[in-house]
Amino acid sequence: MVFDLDLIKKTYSEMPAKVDAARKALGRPLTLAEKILYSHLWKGVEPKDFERGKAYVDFAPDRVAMQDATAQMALLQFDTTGRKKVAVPSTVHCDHLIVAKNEGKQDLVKAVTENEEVYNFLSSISNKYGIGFWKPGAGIIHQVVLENYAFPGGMMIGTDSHTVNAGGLGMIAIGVGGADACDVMAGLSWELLMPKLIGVKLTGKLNGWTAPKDVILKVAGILTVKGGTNAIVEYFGEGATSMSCTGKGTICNMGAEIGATTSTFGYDESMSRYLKATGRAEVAEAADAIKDYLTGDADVYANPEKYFDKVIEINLSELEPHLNGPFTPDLATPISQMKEAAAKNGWPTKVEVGLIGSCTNSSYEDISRAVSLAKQVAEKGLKTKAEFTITPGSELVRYTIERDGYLSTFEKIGATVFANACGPCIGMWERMGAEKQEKNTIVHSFNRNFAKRADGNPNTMAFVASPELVTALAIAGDLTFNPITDTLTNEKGEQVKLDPPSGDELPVKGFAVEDAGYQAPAEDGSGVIIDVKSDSKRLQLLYSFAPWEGTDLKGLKLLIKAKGKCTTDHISMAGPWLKFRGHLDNISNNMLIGAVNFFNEKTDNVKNQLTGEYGAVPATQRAYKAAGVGSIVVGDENYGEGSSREHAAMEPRHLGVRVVLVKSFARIHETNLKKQGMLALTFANKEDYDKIQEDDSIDVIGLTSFTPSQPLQLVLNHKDGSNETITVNHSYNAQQIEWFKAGGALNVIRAEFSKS
Ligand code: MIC
Ligand code: SF4
Repeated sequence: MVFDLDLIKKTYSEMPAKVDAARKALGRPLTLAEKILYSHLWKGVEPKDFERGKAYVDFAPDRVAMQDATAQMALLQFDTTGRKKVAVPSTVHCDHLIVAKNEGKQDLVKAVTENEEVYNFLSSISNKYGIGFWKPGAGIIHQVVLENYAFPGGMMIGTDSHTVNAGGLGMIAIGVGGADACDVMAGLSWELLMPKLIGVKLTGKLNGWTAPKDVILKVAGILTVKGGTNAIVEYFGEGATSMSCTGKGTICNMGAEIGATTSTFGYDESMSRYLKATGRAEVAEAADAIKDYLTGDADVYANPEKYFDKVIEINLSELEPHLNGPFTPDLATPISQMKEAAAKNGWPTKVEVGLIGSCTNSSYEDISRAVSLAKQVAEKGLKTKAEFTITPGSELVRYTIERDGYLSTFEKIGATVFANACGPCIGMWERMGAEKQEKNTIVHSFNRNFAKRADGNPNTMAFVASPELVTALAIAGDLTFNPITDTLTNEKGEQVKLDPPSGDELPVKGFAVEDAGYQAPAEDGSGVIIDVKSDSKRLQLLYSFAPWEGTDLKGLKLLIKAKGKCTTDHISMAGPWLKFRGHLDNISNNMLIGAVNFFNEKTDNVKNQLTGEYGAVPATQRAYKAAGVGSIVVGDENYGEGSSREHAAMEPRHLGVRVVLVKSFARIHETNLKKQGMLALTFANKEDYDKIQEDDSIDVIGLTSFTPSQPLQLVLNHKDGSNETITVNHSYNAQQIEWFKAGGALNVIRAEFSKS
């Protein structure tokens, strides 16, 4: 079945005229990113040369995707908008709440029981509002979207930062907070800062041990975790077209790790093959008919420096396999340099566990290439040294790899097959012994490796690599094993070399599945009742946040000055806390518990200025709230990096934090703060971070004339009676200032709807 074929055909029928008009308005050839953006301008918005990195533009995305951990908040918000049905095709995917412990089937049964209330809520609210629902076990959102919904030239938003995965099928797919999704589902436009454009020219061809994953691991090393902020990365060149569609998906997926708005590739044969293999020959045919519109103009790719803000060139023929980590996805080490790097940094070289799969790397091709290594274990008389696990990305892939005997090959090397879900990638991994907090090394093919992310142990060092390399390192049990040059000792004491991986891009016998796990919504859902119990620990209906009081903010207490990396995992941890994603008050008990307090270098330990005592961050903030005192959070660079979870913005809002002041923000988190009516500010002079003292009371001056591009002033009232005034910047446009004044964007939507 092809979902929403009419929508795709309509998009394609309008695209040529829209792209031609944009080309004319800009008076130059267009990149693919521009073609997709300009053909999705909101009705009435005329194409013009919007200033990249400066202009806010309204768009009309074709569809919305949500996963269970973020859909709860997105749909609780949607439920308050008064709409009867979603305005664009939307889907919900149950993937984040399944704990990986024993093996897939058992773990799934347990998850279905434990999360029954949440799954029932999501299933019924989807049914009511016309949203497609993918049941637990169906697979991970991004894999299911790639297999069913993504289409070249389309535009999609999703409440998960790795929504960008669909760029592998030539889309502009962007991760957003639930409030943004709520706008689009409510039929409103979606606003985006016109992105800058980064071109990545891929020459040569992948070979031997190198995989698509290594392209993005290399790019992450070059651009770092913030190098892609507010930019779209467009890949092109012979190296791009020679790669599989799912390989392109892997590269786009991890664009989230460099902060990119999204990444994309032009439509090519690999995409056509993938569409056909996944039952969408009609989409491939329709795309073929307008194929020049679904890739960048020839002159752009011939002279990229003229059209992109930055160009990077990578020769795939020379690219080495990489291992990125620990604790950050941009610390890139080519495999040949790992021996030295591990020794220098004291990284434990014994690999305890190798984990493959996740939304990033669980395609048929990935699995078949990893299997080609697993097979060599028996053939060469080896023994796998580390534990090994697989999380398939979807039931379609799982069923097909089982049919083709791949799962049994993995099982022969002692592998555990977990459910088709996020599992260990998001801390939903009940790893035996993790509570001992021992220093140890794991390698995985996921995308993120922040502290505590996989198993909750702050001393687990996770290195990210291609599934092939993860498999080889698990067999060797050694982080410094370089399969290109090194040998392993087999059970007979002989030295053997692993042959380079090989595999099939797509299943020779075609994909197969018995029950993909989809539930279509009711035609008329108006009679469906959504039941949220008032004493529920997991779900809580939302209340409206209070509007701005109309004055400057005076006497805000410093809640925490966070030091160094402060990702959304530090602000609102996942793992065990995922179960409270639908209950704002309960999840607020994890607010900022992972952030390091600048003044004592401890986590979850800050000074309560009212009592002088040190305590947990959430409890301290609740004390301020009870006393009617506002507060401020101060942070470092790229604050809020990582997830799209808007809980990281809603929790401080709910507990009474008024301002988040940082050196720089990650894109999605900054928008989430604005949407929830918070003040998201940046230091005009980054050194002013040093002026913030532990006992400061802070005033925000200039709010009564809050205007786009006009900085605000902050008065730092120090404990010794002195004070200093510093300048802070903001990126609010006129509309976003309205959100702030109304107490949040949702209050604006509700007010507009009640008028209509
Ligand atoms: C992640 O990879 O961090 C997540 C869990 O998928 C998040 C979404 C979430 O926090 O629910 C993301 O990437 O947006
Ligand atoms: Fe799930 Fe991990 Fe992918 Fe996020 S990155 S969607 S947690 S598999």
